[in-house]
Amino acid sequence: MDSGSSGAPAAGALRDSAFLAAARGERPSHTPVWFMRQAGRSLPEYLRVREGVGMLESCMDPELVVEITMQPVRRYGVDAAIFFSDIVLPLKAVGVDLDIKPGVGPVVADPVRTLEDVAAIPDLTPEHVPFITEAVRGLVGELGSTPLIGFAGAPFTVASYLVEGGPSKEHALTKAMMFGAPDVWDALMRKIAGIAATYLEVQVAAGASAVQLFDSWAGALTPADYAASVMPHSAAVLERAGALGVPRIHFGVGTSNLLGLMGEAGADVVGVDWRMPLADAVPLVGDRAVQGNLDPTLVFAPTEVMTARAAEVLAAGRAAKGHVFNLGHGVIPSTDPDQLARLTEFVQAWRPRD
Ligand code: 1CP
Repeated sequence: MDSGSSGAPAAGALRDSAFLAAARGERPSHTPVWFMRQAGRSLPEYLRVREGVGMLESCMDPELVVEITMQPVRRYGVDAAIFFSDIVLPLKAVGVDLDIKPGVGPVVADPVRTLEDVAAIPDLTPEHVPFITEAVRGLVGELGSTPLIGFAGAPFTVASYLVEGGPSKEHALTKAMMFGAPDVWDALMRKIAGIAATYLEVQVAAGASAVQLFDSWAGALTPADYAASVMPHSAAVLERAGALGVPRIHFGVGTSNLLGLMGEAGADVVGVDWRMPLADAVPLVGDRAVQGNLDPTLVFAPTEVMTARAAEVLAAGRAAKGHVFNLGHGVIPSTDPDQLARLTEFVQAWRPRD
Protein backbone atom coordinates (compact mmCIF):
# COMPACT_ATOMS: atom_id res chain seq x y z
CA MET A 1 0.00 0.00 0.00
CA ASP A 2 0.97 3.57 -0.57
CA SER A 3 2.45 5.28 2.44
CA GLY A 4 0.55 8.40 1.38
CA SER A 5 3.14 11.01 2.23
CA SER A 6 3.51 12.41 -1.28
CA GLY A 7 0.12 12.68 -2.86
CA ALA A 8 -1.40 10.19 -5.26
CA PRO A 9 -1.24 6.46 -4.46
CA ALA A 10 0.56 5.85 -7.79
CA ALA A 11 3.34 8.26 -6.79
CA GLY A 12 3.81 6.45 -3.49
CA ALA A 13 3.83 3.02 -5.16
CA LEU A 14 6.34 4.28 -7.71
CA ARG A 15 8.60 5.73 -5.04
CA ASP A 16 8.37 2.46 -3.07
CA SER A 17 9.05 0.30 -6.15
CA ALA A 18 11.80 -2.29 -5.74
CA PHE A 19 13.90 -0.66 -8.46
CA LEU A 20 13.89 2.85 -7.00
CA ALA A 21 14.41 1.52 -3.47
CA ALA A 22 17.46 -0.51 -4.51
CA ALA A 23 18.83 2.41 -6.53
CA ARG A 24 18.54 4.58 -3.41
CA GLY A 25 20.58 1.97 -1.55
CA GLU A 26 17.72 0.31 0.30
CA ARG A 27 16.80 -3.41 0.57
CA PRO A 28 13.42 -3.96 -1.09
CA SER A 29 11.56 -7.27 -0.57
CA HIS A 30 13.03 -8.66 -3.80
CA THR A 31 16.05 -7.73 -5.91
CA PRO A 32 14.69 -5.72 -8.84
CA VAL A 33 15.54 -6.78 -12.40
CA TRP A 34 15.53 -5.18 -15.84
CA PHE A 35 17.67 -5.84 -18.91
CA MET A 36 19.71 -3.46 -20.99
CA ARG A 37 18.27 -3.65 -24.54
CA GLN A 38 15.21 -5.45 -23.18
CA ALA A 39 13.26 -3.85 -26.02
CA GLY A 40 14.50 -4.64 -29.50
CA ARG A 41 15.38 -7.37 -31.88
CA SER A 42 14.99 -10.32 -29.50
CA LEU A 43 11.23 -9.66 -29.41
CA PRO A 44 9.00 -10.78 -32.31
CA GLU A 45 6.49 -8.06 -31.38
CA TYR A 46 9.29 -5.48 -31.81
CA LEU A 47 10.26 -6.81 -35.24
CA ARG A 48 6.57 -6.62 -36.25
CA VAL A 49 6.07 -2.95 -35.31
CA ARG A 50 9.46 -1.92 -36.73
CA GLU A 51 8.75 -3.47 -40.15
CA GLY A 52 9.48 -0.81 -42.79
CA VAL A 53 10.24 1.87 -40.15
CA GLY A 54 13.82 3.16 -39.79
CA MET A 55 15.47 3.12 -36.37
CA LEU A 56 15.68 6.93 -36.00
CA GLU A 57 12.22 7.36 -37.45
CA SER A 58 10.83 4.99 -34.81
CA CYS A 59 12.68 6.87 -32.03
CA MET A 60 10.93 10.10 -33.11
CA ASP A 61 7.43 8.60 -33.19
CA PRO A 62 5.99 8.88 -29.66
CA GLU A 63 3.30 6.26 -30.20
CA LEU A 64 5.87 3.75 -31.42
CA VAL A 65 8.29 4.62 -28.60
CA VAL A 66 5.56 3.98 -26.03
CA GLU A 67 4.62 0.66 -27.65
CA ILE A 68 8.22 -0.59 -27.98
CA THR A 69 9.16 0.50 -24.44
CA MET A 70 6.09 -1.26 -23.02
CA GLN A 71 6.64 -4.54 -24.88
CA PRO A 72 9.23 -6.06 -22.50
CA VAL A 73 7.37 -4.68 -19.46
CA ARG A 74 4.22 -6.52 -20.55
CA ARG A 75 6.05 -9.68 -21.54
CA TYR A 76 8.44 -10.07 -18.60
CA GLY A 77 7.00 -7.94 -15.79
CA VAL A 78 10.46 -6.43 -15.27
CA ASP A 79 10.89 -3.94 -12.42
CA ALA A 80 11.78 -1.00 -14.68
CA ALA A 81 11.25 0.19 -18.23
CA ILE A 82 14.01 1.82 -20.25
CA PHE A 83 13.03 4.53 -22.67
CA PHE A 84 13.35 3.33 -26.27
CA SER A 85 15.73 5.66 -28.05
CA ASP A 86 19.43 5.72 -28.90
CA ILE A 87 22.47 7.58 -27.61
CA VAL A 88 22.86 9.44 -30.94
CA LEU A 89 19.23 10.61 -31.06
CA PRO A 90 19.90 14.04 -29.44
CA LEU A 91 22.66 14.67 -32.01
CA LYS A 92 20.19 13.94 -34.79
CA ALA A 93 17.71 16.26 -33.08
CA VAL A 94 20.12 19.22 -33.16
CA GLY A 95 20.85 18.60 -36.83
CA VAL A 96 23.95 16.40 -37.02
CA ASP A 97 23.79 14.44 -40.28
CA LEU A 98 23.69 10.82 -39.09
CA ASP A 99 21.74 7.62 -39.52
CA ILE A 100 21.46 4.32 -37.66
CA LYS A 101 22.17 1.67 -40.29
CA PRO A 102 20.66 -1.80 -39.75
CA GLY A 103 23.31 -4.29 -38.73
CA VAL A 104 25.92 -1.51 -38.34
CA GLY A 105 24.82 1.14 -35.87
CA PRO A 106 25.20 4.93 -35.89
CA VAL A 107 26.96 6.38 -38.95
CA VAL A 108 27.93 10.08 -39.05
CA ALA A 109 28.19 11.72 -42.52
CA ASP A 110 30.81 14.36 -41.63
CA PRO A 111 33.02 13.20 -38.77
CA VAL A 112 34.14 15.85 -36.27
CA ARG A 113 37.83 16.71 -36.47
CA THR A 114 38.31 20.46 -35.81
CA LEU A 115 37.19 23.22 -33.46
CA GLU A 116 35.02 24.55 -36.31
CA ASP A 117 33.33 21.15 -36.59
CA VAL A 118 32.56 21.24 -32.86
CA ALA A 119 31.28 24.82 -33.00
CA ALA A 120 28.93 23.84 -35.82
CA ILE A 121 27.02 21.45 -33.50
CA PRO A 122 24.18 23.39 -31.83
CA ASP A 123 23.44 23.01 -28.12
CA LEU A 124 20.31 21.00 -27.38
CA THR A 125 17.18 22.76 -26.13
CA PRO A 126 13.91 21.09 -25.09
CA GLU A 127 12.38 22.56 -28.26
CA HIS A 128 14.54 20.21 -30.34
CA VAL A 129 12.91 17.13 -28.79
CA PRO A 130 9.14 17.68 -28.25
CA PHE A 131 8.58 14.07 -29.34
CA ILE A 132 10.70 12.87 -26.42
CA THR A 133 8.61 14.82 -23.93
CA GLU A 134 5.44 13.46 -25.50
CA ALA A 135 6.69 9.86 -25.48
CA VAL A 136 7.88 10.00 -21.85
CA ARG A 137 4.58 11.53 -20.71
CA GLY A 138 2.63 8.83 -22.53
CA LEU A 139 4.80 6.14 -21.02
CA VAL A 140 4.59 7.38 -17.46
CA GLY A 141 0.80 7.28 -17.78
CA GLU A 142 0.88 3.66 -18.98
CA LEU A 143 3.57 2.43 -16.60
CA GLY A 144 1.82 3.41 -13.37
CA SER A 145 4.04 2.21 -10.52
CA THR A 146 6.76 0.78 -12.82
CA PRO A 147 9.66 3.26 -13.01
CA LEU A 148 10.91 4.59 -16.33
CA ILE A 149 14.67 4.91 -16.79
CA GLY A 150 15.74 7.76 -19.05
CA PHE A 151 19.21 7.65 -20.55
CA ALA A 152 21.93 9.45 -22.45
CA GLY A 153 25.26 8.51 -23.96
CA ALA A 154 28.26 9.71 -21.99
CA PRO A 155 30.63 12.19 -23.67
CA PHE A 156 33.42 9.69 -24.48
CA THR A 157 31.14 7.09 -26.05
CA VAL A 158 29.18 9.65 -28.08
CA ALA A 159 32.44 11.36 -29.12
CA SER A 160 33.65 8.05 -30.50
CA TYR A 161 30.77 7.92 -33.02
CA LEU A 162 31.21 11.59 -33.94
CA VAL A 163 34.99 11.39 -34.44
CA GLU A 164 35.26 7.92 -36.01
CA GLY A 165 32.15 8.46 -38.15
CA GLY A 166 30.70 5.11 -37.05
CA PRO A 167 31.18 2.10 -34.80
CA SER A 168 34.81 1.41 -33.93
CA LYS A 169 36.74 -1.22 -32.07
CA GLU A 170 39.88 0.69 -31.11
CA HIS A 171 38.52 4.26 -30.98
CA ALA A 172 41.89 5.24 -32.43
CA LEU A 173 40.92 8.59 -34.02
CA THR A 174 38.98 9.52 -30.91
CA LYS A 175 41.88 8.80 -28.60
CA ALA A 176 44.28 10.49 -31.03
CA MET A 177 42.21 13.67 -30.65
CA MET A 178 42.20 13.23 -26.87
CA PHE A 179 45.99 12.81 -26.77
CA GLY A 180 46.99 15.22 -29.54
CA ALA A 181 44.41 18.01 -29.78
CA PRO A 182 43.31 18.72 -26.20
CA ASP A 183 41.62 22.00 -27.16
CA VAL A 184 39.38 20.31 -29.74
CA TRP A 185 38.79 17.40 -27.37
CA ASP A 186 37.80 19.66 -24.50
CA ALA A 187 35.40 21.64 -26.68
CA LEU A 188 33.83 18.46 -28.06
CA MET A 189 33.43 16.86 -24.65
CA ARG A 190 31.86 20.02 -23.23
CA LYS A 191 29.46 20.21 -26.16
CA ILE A 192 28.35 16.59 -25.78
CA ALA A 193 28.12 16.87 -21.98
CA GLY A 194 25.77 19.84 -22.33
CA ILE A 195 23.62 17.97 -24.84
CA ALA A 196 23.50 14.84 -22.67
CA ALA A 197 22.57 16.77 -19.52
CA THR A 198 19.78 18.67 -21.26
CA TYR A 199 18.52 15.41 -22.80
CA LEU A 200 18.32 13.84 -19.32
CA GLU A 201 16.61 16.95 -17.92
CA VAL A 202 13.94 16.75 -20.63
CA GLN A 203 13.26 13.09 -19.83
CA VAL A 204 13.03 13.64 -16.07
CA ALA A 205 10.91 16.77 -16.45
CA ALA A 206 8.46 14.64 -18.46
CA GLY A 207 8.36 11.95 -15.75
CA ALA A 208 11.33 9.58 -15.98
CA SER A 209 12.23 8.43 -12.44
CA ALA A 210 15.88 7.43 -12.90
CA VAL A 211 18.61 8.03 -15.46
CA GLN A 212 21.41 5.91 -16.86
CA LEU A 213 24.53 7.39 -18.40
CA PHE A 214 25.93 4.88 -20.93
CA ASP A 215 29.71 5.16 -21.28
CA SER A 216 29.82 1.87 -23.12
CA TRP A 217 33.30 2.34 -24.61
CA ALA A 218 35.09 3.92 -21.61
CA GLY A 219 36.79 0.56 -21.05
CA ALA A 220 39.16 1.55 -23.87
CA LEU A 221 40.86 4.01 -21.49
CA THR A 222 43.48 3.72 -18.77
CA PRO A 223 42.38 5.02 -15.37
CA ALA A 224 44.77 7.99 -15.69
CA ASP A 225 43.45 9.03 -19.10
CA TYR A 226 39.88 8.47 -17.97
CA ALA A 227 40.42 10.61 -14.86
CA ALA A 228 42.15 13.43 -16.75
CA SER A 229 40.22 13.68 -20.02
CA VAL A 230 36.85 12.00 -19.66
CA MET A 231 35.68 11.80 -16.06
CA PRO A 232 35.29 15.60 -15.55
CA HIS A 233 32.86 15.73 -18.48
CA SER A 234 30.83 12.73 -17.32
CA ALA A 235 30.85 14.26 -13.84
CA ALA A 236 29.40 17.48 -15.29
CA VAL A 237 26.51 15.50 -16.78
CA LEU A 238 25.93 13.56 -13.56
CA GLU A 239 26.07 16.74 -11.51
CA ARG A 240 23.30 18.35 -13.55
CA ALA A 241 21.35 15.08 -13.35
CA GLY A 242 21.87 15.09 -9.57
CA ALA A 243 19.89 18.30 -9.31
CA LEU A 244 16.89 16.42 -10.70
CA GLY A 245 16.56 14.29 -7.57
CA VAL A 246 16.46 10.92 -9.32
CA PRO A 247 18.94 8.02 -9.01
CA ARG A 248 21.81 8.10 -11.50
CA ILE A 249 23.22 4.87 -12.95
CA HIS A 250 26.64 5.00 -14.61
CA PHE A 251 27.54 2.06 -16.87
CA GLY A 252 30.42 1.01 -19.09
CA VAL A 253 31.80 -2.15 -20.68
CA GLY A 254 35.20 -3.60 -19.75
CA THR A 255 35.52 -1.05 -16.96
CA SER A 256 36.82 -3.27 -14.13
CA ASN A 257 39.71 -0.84 -13.59
CA LEU A 258 37.46 2.24 -13.76
CA LEU A 259 34.61 1.28 -11.43
CA GLY A 260 35.82 3.40 -8.52
CA LEU A 261 36.24 6.46 -10.72
CA MET A 262 32.89 5.90 -12.42
CA GLY A 263 31.27 5.93 -9.00
CA GLU A 264 33.17 9.05 -7.93
CA ALA A 265 32.04 10.78 -11.13
CA GLY A 266 28.68 11.17 -9.39
CA ALA A 267 26.78 7.91 -9.70
CA ASP A 268 24.30 6.51 -7.21
CA VAL A 269 24.45 3.13 -8.94
CA VAL A 270 27.50 1.75 -10.74
CA GLY A 271 26.80 -0.62 -13.63
CA VAL A 272 29.16 -3.59 -13.82
CA ASP A 273 29.74 -5.68 -16.94
CA TRP A 274 30.05 -9.46 -16.71
CA ARG A 275 33.83 -9.73 -16.92
CA MET A 276 34.36 -9.07 -13.23
CA PRO A 277 32.64 -11.11 -10.48
CA LEU A 278 30.11 -8.82 -8.81
CA ALA A 279 31.61 -9.72 -5.43
CA ASP A 280 34.91 -8.16 -6.57
CA ALA A 281 33.18 -5.07 -7.94
CA VAL A 282 31.23 -4.24 -4.78
CA PRO A 283 34.21 -3.07 -2.67
CA LEU A 284 35.42 -0.89 -5.55
CA VAL A 285 32.31 1.29 -5.83
CA GLY A 286 32.29 2.60 -2.28
CA ASP A 287 29.04 3.50 -0.60
CA ARG A 288 26.99 3.04 -3.75
CA ALA A 289 24.55 0.57 -5.24
CA VAL A 290 25.57 -1.77 -8.07
CA GLN A 291 23.77 -2.95 -11.19
CA GLY A 292 24.50 -6.14 -13.09
CA ASN A 293 26.02 -8.41 -14.09
CA LEU A 294 25.04 -11.82 -15.52
CA ASP A 295 26.94 -12.75 -18.68
CA PRO A 296 24.38 -12.12 -21.50
CA THR A 297 25.36 -15.43 -23.12
CA LEU A 298 24.20 -17.40 -20.06
CA VAL A 299 20.63 -17.17 -21.33
CA PHE A 300 21.74 -19.57 -24.09
CA ALA A 301 22.74 -22.16 -21.46
CA PRO A 302 20.31 -24.69 -19.91
CA THR A 303 17.88 -22.91 -17.57
CA GLU A 304 19.32 -24.50 -14.43
CA VAL A 305 22.83 -23.37 -15.37
CA MET A 306 21.58 -19.82 -16.02
CA THR A 307 19.65 -19.64 -12.75
CA ALA A 308 22.55 -21.07 -10.72
CA ARG A 309 24.78 -18.30 -12.07
CA ALA A 310 22.06 -15.72 -11.48
CA ALA A 311 21.86 -16.90 -7.86
CA GLU A 312 25.60 -16.25 -7.48
CA VAL A 313 25.12 -12.70 -8.79
CA LEU A 314 22.16 -12.15 -6.46
CA ALA A 315 24.09 -13.42 -3.44
CA ALA A 316 27.06 -11.19 -4.29
CA GLY A 317 24.72 -8.21 -4.60
CA ARG A 318 23.75 -8.58 -0.92
CA ALA A 319 27.12 -7.13 0.06
CA ALA A 320 26.41 -3.90 -1.85
CA LYS A 321 24.54 -0.88 -0.57
CA GLY A 322 21.82 -1.77 -3.06
CA HIS A 323 21.60 -4.15 -6.01
CA VAL A 324 19.69 -3.94 -9.28
CA PHE A 325 19.97 -7.21 -11.21
CA ASN A 326 20.78 -6.88 -14.91
CA LEU A 327 22.85 -8.53 -17.59
CA GLY A 328 26.46 -7.41 -17.90
CA HIS A 329 25.61 -5.75 -21.24
CA GLY A 330 22.65 -5.66 -23.62
CA VAL A 331 20.36 -8.54 -24.54
CA ILE A 332 21.84 -10.38 -27.55
CA PRO A 333 19.35 -10.21 -30.46
CA SER A 334 19.14 -14.01 -30.86
CA THR A 335 18.13 -14.45 -27.18
CA ASP A 336 15.05 -16.59 -26.57
CA PRO A 337 12.51 -14.29 -24.85
CA ASP A 338 11.08 -17.25 -22.92
CA GLN A 339 14.47 -17.71 -21.27
CA LEU A 340 14.49 -14.04 -20.19
CA ALA A 341 10.98 -14.54 -18.80
CA ARG A 342 12.28 -17.47 -16.72
CA LEU A 343 15.24 -15.39 -15.58
CA THR A 344 12.99 -12.50 -14.52
CA GLU A 345 10.76 -14.87 -12.56
CA PHE A 346 13.77 -16.50 -10.89
CA VAL A 347 15.31 -13.18 -9.82
CA GLN A 348 12.04 -11.79 -8.48
CA ALA A 349 11.37 -14.98 -6.46
CA TRP A 350 14.93 -15.32 -5.12
CA ARG A 351 15.49 -14.64 -1.40
CA PRO A 352 18.77 -14.80 0.49
CA ARG A 353 19.44 -17.79 2.74
CA ASP A 354 20.44 -15.65 5.74
O1 1CP B 1 17.18 -1.36 -36.04
C1 1CP B 1 17.52 -1.71 -34.91
O2 1CP B 1 16.77 -2.40 -34.19
C2 1CP B 1 18.88 -1.26 -34.50
C3 1CP B 1 19.41 -1.79 -33.22
C4 1CP B 1 19.39 -0.71 -32.13
C5 1CP B 1 18.49 -0.63 -31.06
C6 1CP B 1 17.33 -1.56 -30.73
C7 1CP B 1 20.27 0.38 -32.05
C8 1CP B 1 21.33 0.73 -33.00
N1 1CP B 1 19.91 1.12 -30.93
C9 1CP B 1 18.85 0.53 -30.30
C10 1CP B 1 18.14 1.04 -29.11
C11 1CP B 1 18.94 1.44 -27.95
N2 1CP B 1 20.20 1.97 -28.01
C12 1CP B 1 18.51 1.41 -26.63
C13 1CP B 1 17.10 1.01 -26.29
C14 1CP B 1 16.63 0.76 -24.97
C15 1CP B 1 16.79 -0.65 -24.47
O3 1CP B 1 15.87 -1.47 -24.64
O4 1CP B 1 17.83 -0.93 -23.81
C16 1CP B 1 19.58 1.89 -25.84
C17 1CP B 1 19.64 2.03 -24.34
C18 1CP B 1 20.62 2.24 -26.72
C19 1CP B 1 21.89 2.86 -26.30
C20 1CP B 1 23.07 2.69 -27.16
N3 1CP B 1 23.17 2.88 -28.49
C21 1CP B 1 24.35 2.41 -26.66
C22 1CP B 1 24.67 2.25 -25.21
C23 1CP B 1 24.23 0.92 -24.72
C24 1CP B 1 25.10 -0.24 -25.08
O5 1CP B 1 24.60 -1.17 -25.71
O6 1CP B 1 26.30 -0.21 -24.71
C25 1CP B 1 25.24 2.37 -27.73
C26 1CP B 1 26.73 2.10 -27.69
C27 1CP B 1 24.48 2.66 -28.90
C28 1CP B 1 25.00 2.77 -30.27
C29 1CP B 1 24.30 1.80 -31.14
N4 1CP B 1 23.03 1.96 -31.61
C30 1CP B 1 22.66 0.90 -32.36
C31 1CP B 1 23.76 -0.02 -32.38
C32 1CP B 1 23.77 -1.33 -33.11
C33 1CP B 1 24.77 0.54 -31.60
C34 1CP B 1 26.14 -0.06 -31.27
C35 1CP B 1 27.06 0.03 -32.45
C36 1CP B 1 28.51 -0.29 -32.06
O7 1CP B 1 28.83 -1.48 -31.93
O8 1CP B 1 29.29 0.66 -31.89
